[in-house]
Amino acid sequence: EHTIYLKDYAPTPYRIVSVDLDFKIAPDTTRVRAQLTIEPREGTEPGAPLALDGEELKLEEIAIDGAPLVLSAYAADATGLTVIAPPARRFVLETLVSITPETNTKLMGLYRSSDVWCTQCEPEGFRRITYYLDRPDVLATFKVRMTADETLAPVLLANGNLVARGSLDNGQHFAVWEDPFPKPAYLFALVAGDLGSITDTYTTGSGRKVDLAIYCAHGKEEQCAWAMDSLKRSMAWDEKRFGREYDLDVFNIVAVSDFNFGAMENKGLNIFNDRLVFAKPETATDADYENIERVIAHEYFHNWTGNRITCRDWFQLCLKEGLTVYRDQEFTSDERSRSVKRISDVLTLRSAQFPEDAGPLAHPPRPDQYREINNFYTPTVYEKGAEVVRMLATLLGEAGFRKGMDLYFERHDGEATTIEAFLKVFEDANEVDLGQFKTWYLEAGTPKVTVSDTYDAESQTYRLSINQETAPTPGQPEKADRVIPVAFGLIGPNGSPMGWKGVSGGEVREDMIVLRDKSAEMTFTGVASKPVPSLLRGFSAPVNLATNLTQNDRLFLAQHDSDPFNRWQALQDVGLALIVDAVAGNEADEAAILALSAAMSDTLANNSLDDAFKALALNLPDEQLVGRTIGKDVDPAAIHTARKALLKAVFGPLVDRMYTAYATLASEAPYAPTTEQTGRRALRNRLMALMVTASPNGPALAADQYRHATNMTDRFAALVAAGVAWTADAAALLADFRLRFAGDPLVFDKWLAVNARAEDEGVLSRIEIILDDPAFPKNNPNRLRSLVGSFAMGNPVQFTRADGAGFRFVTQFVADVDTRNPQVAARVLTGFRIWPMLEATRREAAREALVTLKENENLSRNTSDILARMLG
Ligand code: DPP
Ligand code: ZN
Repeated sequence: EHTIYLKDYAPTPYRIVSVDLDFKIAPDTTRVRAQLTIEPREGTEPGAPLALDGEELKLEEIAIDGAPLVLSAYAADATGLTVIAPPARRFVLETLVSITPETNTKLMGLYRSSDVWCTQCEPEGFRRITYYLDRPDVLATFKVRMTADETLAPVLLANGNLVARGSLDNGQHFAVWEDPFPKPAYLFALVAGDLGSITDTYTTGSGRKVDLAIYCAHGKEEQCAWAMDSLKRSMAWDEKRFGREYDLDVFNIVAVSDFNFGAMENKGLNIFNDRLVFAKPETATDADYENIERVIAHEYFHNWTGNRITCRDWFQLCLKEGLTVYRDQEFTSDERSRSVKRISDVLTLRSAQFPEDAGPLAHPPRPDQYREINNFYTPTVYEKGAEVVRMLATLLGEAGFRKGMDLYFERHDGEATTIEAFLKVFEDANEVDLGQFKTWYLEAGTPKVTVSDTYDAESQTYRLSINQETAPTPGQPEKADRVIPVAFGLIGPNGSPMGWKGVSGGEVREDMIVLRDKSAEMTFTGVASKPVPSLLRGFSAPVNLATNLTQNDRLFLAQHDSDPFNRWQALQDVGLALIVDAVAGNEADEAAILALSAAMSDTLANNSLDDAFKALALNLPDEQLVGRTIGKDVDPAAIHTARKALLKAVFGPLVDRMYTAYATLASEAPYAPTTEQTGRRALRNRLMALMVTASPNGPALAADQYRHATNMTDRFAALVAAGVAWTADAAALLADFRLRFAGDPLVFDKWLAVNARAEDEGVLSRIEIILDDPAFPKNNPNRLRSLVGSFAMGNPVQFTRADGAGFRFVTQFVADVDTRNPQVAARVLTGFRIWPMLEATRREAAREALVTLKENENLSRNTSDILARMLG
């Protein structure tokens, strides 16, 4: 097998200085003429072969400095083109290739989506457009000329600034775009089609006027307003928070319907999956609005963290992704509620990244080998990558972090660089050593941090004993000790913060323990009474924390902790312990259940907490988290039953109060995606969902809310609650939803996802019927992921059915989709990452399904890589 190693990195023998591309775009065949100005790097042996990447290209002409090459001067095969003895000086390589975007179902390179020609080049799609050194450390300036039929493609866009356009004979027209910033090919983009648009302008802090536009299918223009608003706020925020201004005269965004990723940060021409652009209150939820805002910001922020400073090689992917996720998280925190954002991000991390880190696909944020780079656009690279950057900010403080970032931009602008260079700027700006910190980038696995405490009243001494342990992960049997910032506080019996006189045995700053060794025994003197420790405040490190806190300690924290994250966490921990206990068959701890119920009631009644926080707090940990806490021989059905029983026991007694609050939270105000309204709806819909489980009247309430809803947030919340629980009305509500929004593909996705998550036995056969409908769009990533991705990732009980039917359904789906779109297939297959943790019957059923899939000889590299790692 073809594995690529970080240790083998070497610069290319040749560099590409500038690129001139000429696209003749036409249905069926598009021709691309490329003129690459190339020169040997210093030290390259004269005449050393030049090997360019290329895939599914038909070479029609080839010349150097205008002279056609003879057949013996080059060799082309399925992976590229080699010029056998190029000149030992600067030269222009000219190629003409033809490609067929219409049949490109992989959606990498140039393809056609709903009649619009568009590109996706990250990570290795540019080689499907022309022969090139398709790697991120080859930076060149691009000039792009496009010609197309004026009716089919009145809009012609590429990176950078428009420098010429005009009409030609035969109904053709052309446009020329020039991007002055040298960039790697993965940031190349082109769009040609008949599109509508909205426009606006933004003036940067230094007075540069930027023309903004969002292009979309005709008729959707009004639905782009929120994305435009988000873009302008992102541009302002990056100036204010990081001192980063936009650098071109135009910034274009295009929304397309078929897209493998969420969105792509191509220089000056971001291309978006339309689900992350379109929003109107009738069809988009509050969550959709927030997501659009976040991703618009994310792609925009890449202009500096990704484009101006890019990655040297794909092992460094988290250099741009982890950092840019951190930046978009900060943006949302500043625009909305910081504590609510933190809790939401940690929920995402725990539900998406922790399972990856605990299973067969575990890899470090910066891996050192891969077979297929597309399989590394993972929660580890993105979300854990962001956590690592966040820890840097925590350890260095906001000012120290900003100093490092300033130096990063100053020192590395225009470069393709590495994690090492990134860490070095923080070391240099702050005069610290981050050698040990680097382990976070190099090693996989979620550390387990165990803390226990004792108090001695006589000597007024408080002891905290803390240690870390990271379990082996594939290929990494030994783990080094990490630097772990544990933000903390001590809380006295009356609920106020407690101080101490002295501390020894560890590195303790005011409000943070910095654990560097395997373990530390800390002694706090002058502690007047036994405190309750609040540990890992704000989730200051991506670890699993185990403590000797009692249920009562946790309930105490839930009430008194000044850190909102830990107030939320404490309630979750009480619930988690109760569910784990129930699954183990232990007798129910009635007192703790009652106390949790009372704490939930207090939370609901507490006027000093905001609605969005309450919505997050009035819940129990999800089933997958319970499964991971149990750790082995997991029976998802038993967890589901236990969790549901606890929901009833905790929230059943509160139904009247919940109903009153639910009624009070109703609002007549016209819909707006504001933080205030969003929080209010989140809480009201949370209460509704709880009542569906905990009250006999809940299902009717959900049906009623569904019918009377005036926006998608409320309507969809009711549909989800009814659909997932598969209430008596669920089928009728789903049928209504389908008809009511017939013709809106993004709402169809919502319908598919609810269908996929229904917890009843019948779900699988219903999914099969949906998928077998000849009208089902079998090549659209959004549709496929909404249905089958939601089943594999969001329906743990039915996916892991003991009879193996859920597993077999997914592997058969993967085998089929893999022939058309390997990226979608491989992504859905990652749903199996939990299989080694399951109890024996399910584990065996999963293994059988995977082994059967492996017998398929034509699997893509994407899918066979995931499969091989999955089976160990
Ligand atoms: N680079 C994109 C993003 O994460 C993914 N293709 O923004
Ligand atoms: Zn990104």
